[in-house]
Amino acid sequence: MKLYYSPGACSLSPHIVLREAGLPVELIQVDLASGKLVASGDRFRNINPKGYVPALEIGEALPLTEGAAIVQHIADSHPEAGLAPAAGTAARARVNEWLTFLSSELHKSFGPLFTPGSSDEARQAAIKKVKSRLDMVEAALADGRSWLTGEVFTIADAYLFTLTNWTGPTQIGLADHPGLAAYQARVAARPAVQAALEAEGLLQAA
Ligand SMILES: N[C@@H](CCC(=O)N[C@@H](CS)C(=O)NCC(=O)O)C(=O)O
Repeated sequence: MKLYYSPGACSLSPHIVLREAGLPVELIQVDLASGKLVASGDRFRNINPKGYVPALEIGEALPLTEGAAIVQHIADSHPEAGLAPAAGTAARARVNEWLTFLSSELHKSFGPLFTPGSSDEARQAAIKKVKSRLDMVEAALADGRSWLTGEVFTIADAYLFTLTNWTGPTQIGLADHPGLAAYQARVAARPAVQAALEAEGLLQAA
């Protein structure tokens, strides 16, 4: 499946999910600074008017956007991969609860840390908010569960892994969150995750 991505960006989450599902992955790299596809130089906005990654080709005029929707679409269209419980179950509601938390509470809180020219005040506020949200994840993992929702790896884990990776370049680190650090290492050890990191040139940075 054709995925528009930028190395290490939030598009890593659907990239991991595609590989976990054993699906063929065609990666199209987007240069977010110029808004152009790296290989062809085509304008990304001509393909995805939103101009941001991730975007997944699904055989319609417009690609599917919004990472949380993309990973659910991959999981639901390939239920044999077991990457999300069936819709309508309490277990699925928990996965959706985490996806929404990751998208609205954690993902976007990193924003000022990746925005050139952010004020020091905005950066400090962002760091405080990210840490408070990481505290919530740490608390959830404290019962010894292997993955975010229990003993089965799901699409929520691909998203959380992607976001916690950002604690490296932002120098927030995971020293204050030992459960999350151990979790991060568990996810990183999965063969599909290794393959995704390698394909994005991130193995040294992981
Ligand atoms: N709401 C979108 C946000 C995606 C997003 O923030 N993408 C970033 C990379 S992690 C991006 O492409 N930023 C460039 C831009 O906004 O122009 C989602 O959840 O998928």
